[in-house]
Amino acid sequence: MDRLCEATLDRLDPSVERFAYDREDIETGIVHLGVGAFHRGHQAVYTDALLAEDPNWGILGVSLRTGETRDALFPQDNLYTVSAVDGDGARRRVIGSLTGVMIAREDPTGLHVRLADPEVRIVSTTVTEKGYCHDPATGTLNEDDPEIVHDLKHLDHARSTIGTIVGGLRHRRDRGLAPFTVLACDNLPANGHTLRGLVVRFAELFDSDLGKWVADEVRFPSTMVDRIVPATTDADRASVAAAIGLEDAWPIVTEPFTQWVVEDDFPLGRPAWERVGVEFVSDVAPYELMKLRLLNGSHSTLAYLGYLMGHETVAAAMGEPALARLVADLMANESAPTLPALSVDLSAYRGDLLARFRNPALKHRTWQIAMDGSQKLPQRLLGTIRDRLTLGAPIDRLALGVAAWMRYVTGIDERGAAIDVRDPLAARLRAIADEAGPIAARLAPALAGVHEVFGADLPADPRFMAAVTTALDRLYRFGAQATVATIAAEGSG
Ligand code: CS2
Repeated sequence: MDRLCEATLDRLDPSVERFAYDREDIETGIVHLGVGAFHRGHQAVYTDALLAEDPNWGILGVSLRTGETRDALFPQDNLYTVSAVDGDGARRRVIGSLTGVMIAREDPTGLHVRLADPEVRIVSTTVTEKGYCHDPATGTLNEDDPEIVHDLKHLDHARSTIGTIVGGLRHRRDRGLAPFTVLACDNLPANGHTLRGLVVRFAELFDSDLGKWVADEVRFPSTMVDRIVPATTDADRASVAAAIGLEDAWPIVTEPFTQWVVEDDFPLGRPAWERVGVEFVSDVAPYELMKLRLLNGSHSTLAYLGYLMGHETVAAAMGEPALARLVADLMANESAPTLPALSVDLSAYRGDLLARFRNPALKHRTWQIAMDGSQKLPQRLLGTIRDRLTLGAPIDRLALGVAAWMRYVTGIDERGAAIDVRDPLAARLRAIADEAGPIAARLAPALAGVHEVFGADLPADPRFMAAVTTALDRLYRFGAQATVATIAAEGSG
């Protein structure tokens, strides 16, 4: 079978949609850091839909670490398929908005040249939570992070996202150019504001004048991004090839739903994304909170409990009536009441989330979502817990989610088999668990003592500690299946 590329486009199966512009006319106006599946299934798709009317916003994708994406996409002229699937079938489109993919570590000088190109007006990021080198409990720069330490010494060979952005901004300032706008697209609360704090701090540590220039001149609009984009599997590659009639080394299989809410603060201009469904608002924070607490908080809870119950995918976990009920109650009774007023019908939003989690065509692994929990828990569950505690309200389901994470990071499942825990703190969490042993009254306080995750307040709050310890004790005594059944049956309290 031929490979997808410019030269084979006319052989695409007629059912497949494709861009309606000449890629030779496209200029690169955006440099995107972290060109993984999420970016290619979300921002790159919105931008692709606009390039026919405005060719100035092609995207140069940058991988900060590995070369896999570049190696897969280069032979196909950076074209790839996005397949949006659900129980009713699939809609496929070939996306042409990537003008190139480069690997920062291979060519740091080349990257700086691109970042200092006046045509580049936006630098966006999807580098996952851990890519921000911050303390997840406080959102401040982790100045001991080895990449940050390295980058402060060798800014022209930056390895971190923060160092790469500051290096690019420095080149622009030195050339007398206006700074690009920095557009954070990860699942962090007030992501633009958080990224601004990290970039400004790093720049100040590097050189106080640069720090001041960055603080005064650079804009960091916040965004809420939403689309469930599981990691691509070989089965996805095979099904996409069969459907489009060409081989595609790295297609994206995602859900039909997509949402992007953005603060409109782009001094050098931006694509007219509002024409393709992006919502521009003056303050993204309430949307972000809604999404993090309802979608991602439920996702992580489903991932840890679902994994412990032996479910490989989110859809399979949702097939357990007690777990589905528990997650519905978690959202309705514990998380939603903590959200600020918003002109969104929250009950419809919750219903849509449950339907999205049930999508039978998505094979979204619980193990994938379980990754990097130490970086995710603070904004997904712990902030909600703090708000509930302030109100004096119950936190049983939220605490069960936290306890399931604790049970998971011990690295041993309920049948005694190893769990492949992927987390920047995995080794430390495992050592804590090994030392405490499988005794909730020892393990819960030991893990809650990891201050980058829990802060100083939660481990000192007896209500939090009692709820988490009780839930963890139940998980050890009765297993996830029975614990979920009991807590789900305890009703909506
Ligand atoms: C998921 C998210 O992997 C995870 O942690 O919860 O990636 C989720 O699929 C997206 O935020 C949906 O927009």
